[in-house]
Amino acid sequence: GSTPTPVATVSQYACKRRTTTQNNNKIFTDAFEVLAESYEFNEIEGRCLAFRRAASVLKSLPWAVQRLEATQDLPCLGGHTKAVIQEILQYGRSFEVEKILSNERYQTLKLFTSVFGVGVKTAEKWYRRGLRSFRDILAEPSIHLTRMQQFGFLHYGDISRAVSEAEARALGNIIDEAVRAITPDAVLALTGGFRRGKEFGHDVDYLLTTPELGKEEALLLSVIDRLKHQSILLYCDYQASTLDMDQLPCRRFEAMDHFAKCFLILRLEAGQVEGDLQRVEGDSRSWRAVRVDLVSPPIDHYAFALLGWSGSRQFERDLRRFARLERKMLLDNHALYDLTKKEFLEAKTEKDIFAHLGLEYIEPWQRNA
Ligand code: TTP
Ligand code: MN
Ligand code: MN
Ligand code: MN
Repeated sequence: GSTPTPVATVSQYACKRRTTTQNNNKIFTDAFEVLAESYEFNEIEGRCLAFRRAASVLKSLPWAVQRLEATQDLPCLGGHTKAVIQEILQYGRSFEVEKILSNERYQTLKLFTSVFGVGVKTAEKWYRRGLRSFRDILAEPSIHLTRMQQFGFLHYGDISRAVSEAEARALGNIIDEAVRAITPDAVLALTGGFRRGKEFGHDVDYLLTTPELGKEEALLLSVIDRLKHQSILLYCDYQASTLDMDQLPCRRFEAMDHFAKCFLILRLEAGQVEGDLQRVEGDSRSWRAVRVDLVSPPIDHYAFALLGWSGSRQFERDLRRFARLERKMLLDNHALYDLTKKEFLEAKTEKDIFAHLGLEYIEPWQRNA
């Protein structure tokens, strides 16, 4: 028989669950993610989040859902999510999801938001003006593209293609070499999806800092300059630090943090990658463009920045929600603030932060919520 072994109660908080990259319920979570995205496109935030939470719960299960009854003790599953599960169990697919996938508005917003620099607001504006394809957008003289969007279109084929682990490693070597040449004792750490053990990503994320406080921003600028001189910098959106520690941690998750950072497009040569580049058939170029994020927190904010940039987004959202609701603490990418004691809690490592929150430590590869 394949009766699932009953697990100890599953927490409603992703930060109290261990979620590896092995998803035993992909058929359901893929469907939930389409529904969540469709609600996001229609700015129905509550339902969007409900489906994201439901997907995250199913991703954490060490077993596949085979009967609806198996989900009865799981948190975050409402009537709507259960109806979708039931539909998929019965017919192997969800008709509601199929209807969304064939919807012109959904398809168009999905296409437009796949461009680097295009968010839901912009995609929606273009849709309302009757634009339906990239050709429509590029042929419309009254549309002003930001520089980021211009480069998004220019490198669309490359940066919409997944980055492999081997490519991420090759980029790591290039950035590490640039960093070492400038500041031998600098700290460079892989974050984002690749730190969580994902095999593919949409970009590669790094934290970069210096042991000496206050030197990190200059280091980031020097690294960018060096990449430029090596002719591998295809695009750079640099954002200076706006860090002000008088401000309390932000309550809203999606708010950007205040560290110096840059969103880059780098040129990666095939010869630098073990194996080969991820490429479409028939593409014989010797290089591809890859999206890279470099973030430079001051060393005394390093642990918070590392935790915040390691993701997943759902894991981060629930860490903040748990801190606020269960501990009366505010957590963001910079700091942890105890509202009861009215003080900031220091941390040198991620483990310190979990300990302050009274949470068991969750390894990066268990944060794929
Ligand atoms: P992403 O690179 O967007 O996501 P990812 O690395 O988890 O997945 P992918 O393979 O698709 O790249 O973001 C990494 C983490 O950084 C994510 O948890 C959210 C966080 N983040 C911030 O904290 N602030 C920001 O401004 C951005 C862009 C991301
Ligand atoms: Mn990433
Ligand atoms: Mn990123
Ligand atoms: Mn802040």
